[in-house]
Amino acid sequence: MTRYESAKEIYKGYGVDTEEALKKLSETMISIHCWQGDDVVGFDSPSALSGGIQTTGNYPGRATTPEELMADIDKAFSLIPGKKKLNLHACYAIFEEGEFVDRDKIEPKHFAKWVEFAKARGWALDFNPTIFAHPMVKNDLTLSSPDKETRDFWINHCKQCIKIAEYFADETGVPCVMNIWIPDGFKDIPADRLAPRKRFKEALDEILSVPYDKTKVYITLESKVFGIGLESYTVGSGEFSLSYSNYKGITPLMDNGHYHPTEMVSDKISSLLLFNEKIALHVTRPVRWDSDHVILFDDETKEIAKEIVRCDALDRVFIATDYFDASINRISAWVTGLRNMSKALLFALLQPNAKLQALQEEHKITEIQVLQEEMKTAPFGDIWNEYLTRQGLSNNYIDEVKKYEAEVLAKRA
Ligand code: RNT
Ligand code: ZN
Repeated sequence: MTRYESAKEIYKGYGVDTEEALKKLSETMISIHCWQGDDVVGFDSPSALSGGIQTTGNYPGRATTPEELMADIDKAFSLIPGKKKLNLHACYAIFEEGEFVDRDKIEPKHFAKWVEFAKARGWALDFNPTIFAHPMVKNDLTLSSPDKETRDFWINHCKQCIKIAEYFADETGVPCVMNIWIPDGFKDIPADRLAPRKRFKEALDEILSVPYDKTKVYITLESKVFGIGLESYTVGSGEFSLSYSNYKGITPLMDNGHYHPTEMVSDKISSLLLFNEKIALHVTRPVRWDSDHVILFDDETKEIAKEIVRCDALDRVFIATDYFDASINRISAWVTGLRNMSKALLFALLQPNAKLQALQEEHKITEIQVLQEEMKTAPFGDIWNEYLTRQGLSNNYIDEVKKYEAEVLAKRA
């Protein structure tokens, strides 16, 4: 009997079908952020990263060209199991030699190379307007700026992005999630909290007045609690974003780095699922702030995964990753975080969920605690290893990563 066969029997004893779990996991698509490879810099603007987000660390080997980023994505994705979507930001537009097109005028053709790249690998694409790290961010404001020219620039940017998202959906045959996040806020106590939010609302209304195919493009709106240097006021707060999403019937996006430290996204998923056909997540790991550390196989990641599975919502939650660590090998950061997301989903799929839910209905809370603790030492690792084997992978990826580092990353200027 192999380790998998023996683990399968143990899980069967708990009423859990490991084959079913492995099948569901292999069918679950995760949207992988491209920006781990180059510290959220992109190719279109000389501006340093801004908007209250920060990549810290200077591990050598950052990708600085489309070719390098694509090569790194290939390496990282080859070590990541499961169904993949590639998540791009507008700042990754690829221009012809000598060409420059500003963000308010970018077009689908500037992403043709990405479409070709993704299609050749059988991956779908997601998209994001890049509303930060650009000279048109005025006094830390974009879509909520009192300056009409500034607002219009970003409104036009978002309108162009909808066209690009539709192009991605048409080309790949898979709906494209287009996420809007703005950094707008104040470092210190504002005198007027309403006016910027009103302008943001009106700007979003204008962006969404563009007709688009709602079966192809899912527009999501991401909230935030605060950004670095913008601690006192955030225009796109939790209440704003959730209310706006419901008002316009777009999809709310929760990033688990965007809440107060004891506020858990895992607890919010069920509420949002009751009132939204789809919801979207940015999975990350905040350490004391929205630090965007690599996702670990930790309690909150598991709890988020458990909620998705227990709510039977694997097809209703757009799962995307969003973190950026420049202090370690970036390929490893990608692979570790993405594997941990999959691990958390597998762990969730391997819980005796129906039994636990039944126990709760009978208020057998002692039994729930005992069983939940017992499941932590069930032979999860053997099922995970089986998943990797079936995906043509193994637990060892550090050797591949180090080889690529020596052969490719270390040679970059
Ligand atoms: C920032 C948001 C946003 C970005 C990416 C790059 O706090 O989380 O999603 O991280 O779009
Ligand atoms: Zn995010």
